[in-house]
Amino acid sequence: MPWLACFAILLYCSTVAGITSINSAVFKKGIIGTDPILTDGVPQIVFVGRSNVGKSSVVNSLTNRKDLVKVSNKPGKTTELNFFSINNGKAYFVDLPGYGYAEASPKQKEKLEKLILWYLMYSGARPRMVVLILDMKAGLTAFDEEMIRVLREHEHPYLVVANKADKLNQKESSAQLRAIQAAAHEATVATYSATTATPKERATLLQKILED
Ligand SMILES: Nc1nc2c(ncn2[C@@H]2O[C@H](COP(=O)(O)OP(=O)(O)OP(=O)(O)O)[C@@H](O)[C@H]2O)c(=O)[nH]1
Ligand SMILES: [Mg+2]
Repeated sequence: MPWLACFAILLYCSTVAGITSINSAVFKKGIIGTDPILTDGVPQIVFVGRSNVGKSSVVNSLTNRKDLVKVSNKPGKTTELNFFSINNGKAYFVDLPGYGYAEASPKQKEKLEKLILWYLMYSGARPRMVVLILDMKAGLTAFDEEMIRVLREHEHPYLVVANKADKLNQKESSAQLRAIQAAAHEATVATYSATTATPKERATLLQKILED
């Protein structure tokens, strides 16, 4: 068998549901509590992180869609667990609300944080990968460290994506990457910019996220 075919088969078998690229992404549903979608057997790739770090923007970028998910420079845009069907139901991307938005009302803050923790701890969902997104400039905050603790405790596989890399120069970027890696335990840390990612950078991140 030609080596290229072998490589293609290997890649297919080593990714979540054999996904090597995204051909379609469709909004399926937004939930705020228990729902059959949580345990329907379709692998879930989940995007979590502090409010405004760019979770929804990363989902748009990876699916190569400008407006699949609504983004806003006003924190607190996403308020539900939003499920997107990838490649006709082969997987879900799940865009979560953000935690740690200081200016939200205490009630709203508590509501969103409870929803995120409920999903990760008690909903019955077993995500195939949790993508913890940070603002690269801000680095890993106490909220993120708490999130990592929850992910480790519940044995959810996770990787860290330092987003908004376009806001840093080369020197700042290397220093921040070292600091984030040191604080992120054994997790893979990838840098990214949802704003400026090239198709190649998009494909590289996608491969990391979908590695099985
Ligand atoms: N410069 C830059 N801005 C970005 C990047 N990614 C997202 N943004 C901007 O950051 C803001 C927040 O983006 P969202 O994708 O809505 O962030 P979110 O994490 O989903 O926010 P919540 O749903 O409120 O938790 C928007 O103004 C985006 O345009 C990036 O890589 N670089
Ligand atoms: Mg969002």
